Amino acid sequence: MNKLDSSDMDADSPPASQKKTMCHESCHRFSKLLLTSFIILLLLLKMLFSVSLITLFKQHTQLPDEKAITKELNYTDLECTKQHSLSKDKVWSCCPKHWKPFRFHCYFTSNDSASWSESEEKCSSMGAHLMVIHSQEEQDFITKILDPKAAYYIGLLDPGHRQWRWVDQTPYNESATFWHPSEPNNDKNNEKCVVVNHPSSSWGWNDIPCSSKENSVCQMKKIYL
Ligand code: MMA
Ligand code: CA
Repeated sequence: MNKLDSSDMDADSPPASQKKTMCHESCHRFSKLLLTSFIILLLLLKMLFSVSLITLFKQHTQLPDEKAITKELNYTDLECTKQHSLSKDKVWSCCPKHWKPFRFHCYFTSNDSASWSESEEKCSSMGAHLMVIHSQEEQDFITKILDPKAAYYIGLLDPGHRQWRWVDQTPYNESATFWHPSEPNNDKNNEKCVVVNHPSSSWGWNDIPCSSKENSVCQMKKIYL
């Protein structure tokens, strides 16, 4: 029997049809692997992008804090008093040296004459703003330590149409104002800034031209340690 059995003919190599199927399967597996790797790569890229975005955002949001710390460090000398039962961890309330404490704030009187905006600029460079007055107590506290021969800018301004605005954006309350009698008179239609002064018998507010060179009072929040 020389005749070879057809089934034995290509015993170790599979028939053509089976070969095709195998290649098809391995190719399919390969492309599946390729697709999976591509998706993983995309996910990794997306993660990397998100992380860098978050880092960038954090850096930006942390910036004001760091600036504030630098500002606080500018005050080398602080004068502090012990707090009574306000908070457990922060017991000292402080003002920079030469600033006067009153309630929750510190006040600094400047005897250099400057325009209103220059005065506000100087307060701002010290982390403060021109003084805001909302009560008889605050008016009395400050006038007791000022020189009656001088006039002092406060943080009150008319940006137009007799709309009085405080520099710290707190509302202007008509019932807590300390204008001299017949003030504000907007003399020559050119008086949009305010000083506290003592022209004859009492302390009070007067509107004056913003370019006028006057002393000023700065105000900042107390520092709690
Ligand atoms: C000055 C000036 C005004 C103020 C009057 C009060 C002459 O102008 O300070 O702002 O209203 O004095 O007499
Ligand atoms: Ca006036």
